Amino acid sequence: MTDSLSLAALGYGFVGEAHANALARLPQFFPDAPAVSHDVLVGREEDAARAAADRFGFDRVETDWRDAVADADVFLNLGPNHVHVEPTVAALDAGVHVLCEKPLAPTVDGAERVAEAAEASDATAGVGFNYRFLPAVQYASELLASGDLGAVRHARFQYLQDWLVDDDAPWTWRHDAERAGAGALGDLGAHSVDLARFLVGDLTRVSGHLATFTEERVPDDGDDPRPVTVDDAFTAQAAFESGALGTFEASRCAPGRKNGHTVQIDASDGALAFDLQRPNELDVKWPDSRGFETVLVTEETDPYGEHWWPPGHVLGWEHSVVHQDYEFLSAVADGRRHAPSVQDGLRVQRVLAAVEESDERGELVSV
Ligand code: SOE
Repeated sequence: MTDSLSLAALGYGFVGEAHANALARLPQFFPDAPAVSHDVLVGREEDAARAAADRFGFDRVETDWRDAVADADVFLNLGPNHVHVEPTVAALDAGVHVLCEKPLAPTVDGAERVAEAAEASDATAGVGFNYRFLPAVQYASELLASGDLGAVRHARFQYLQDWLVDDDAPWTWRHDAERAGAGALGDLGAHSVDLARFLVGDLTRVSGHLATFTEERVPDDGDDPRPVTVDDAFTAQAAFESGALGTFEASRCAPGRKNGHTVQIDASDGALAFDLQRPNELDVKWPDSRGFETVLVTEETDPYGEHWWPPGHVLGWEHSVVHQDYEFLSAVADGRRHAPSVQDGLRVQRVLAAVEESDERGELVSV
C-alpha cells in the first residue's frame, strides 16, 4: 500500500458533502487516521460534479463510475440507493475497499449480491450506519453490554421527519420504488433497525404496517404528477432473539419533527433513552436512582472524547460521520473487517423486507 490511500467517491449531495467534511476533519482531529488522496469524484452531471470536486478537493471528475472505481484503493459509494449495488460489487470484485451508504441496496437480492462480493473479496467492506458512532450511542452500547442495567425487555425506536407533511412537496427519486427501494422504511427504518441490532441483537419476527398518505407528487422540473410508489410511514412490532420486545415507527409526515430519532431501552434493572436532537446526552435510569438522570457524554474518557473539545463543548450530527470514516479507514489500513459490515447491511435489509411482507400478507413474518 502507498503512503496515502487513493480515494474514489460517487455522489456529492447531502451525504457526499458529509463525508467530504469528515475526511477534511480527520488529519487535524484524528492524526493517526490513514492519509487519503482525493483522486476522483463521480457524478452524472459533469458541471455540478466539477463544482463539487473543486469544493471538496478532488483532482478529477468522471461521469461513469466504471472509469473510476477499479483503480482506487478505497471507494465511497455515496450515491442514491439505486446505484449502491453495481458499483459496490464491481469495486469489491477488483479488490477495492468499499464503504457503501445505507440502505445497502433497494432490495434483499441486491444486498445479497453485495454481501456475496464482499465474502469473495479480501477488501474491507462496510455500510454507512453512522449513528452507531455517536459517543452517546457507543456509551449506551457499553452500558448494556456491561450488564449493569440487567436484561433488555423492551426496545422502542421512533424516527420522525416532516418534509412530506405538505402534499405539494415535490416528487424526487426518494418517492420511486425502483430507485429508492422503500420510503421511510428504507431510509429511516434502516437506521433504527441497525441501532436495534447494535444495542439489543438480532430480530426473529416482525409484523408491520406501511402507509402512503400522498399518492402522487409533482416533480420540481415538470407539470405531470408522478405516482409515489414507496411508503411515507411505517410501524412495526418485533421480537428479538433474546426474548426482548421491539417497536419501530418512522414517518416523513410528522409535523415539526425535522430529524427526530429516539431510542428507549427498558431492562430488568434500569433503562436508557437517547434522542438524536440531544446527541450529547443519554438519559439513564440506574438500578439505584429513582428516575432518569441525564448523563452528558462529553468527557475525555467517553467514546471519541479525547479527540475533540474539552468536556461540555458539544458535538453534533456531522461527528457521527467523522467517527465512522475514521473507523472505516483505520480498518482498511490495518487489513481488518469493519463493523457495521455489508453482512450487517444485508441483515437490516431482511428485516425491512419482512416488515413489507407482513404488511402485504397481514401476518407475522419470520426474519
Ligand atoms: C433523509 O431525509 C435522511 O437524509 C437520510 O437519508 C439519512 O440517512 C438520515 O440520517 C437523515 O435523513
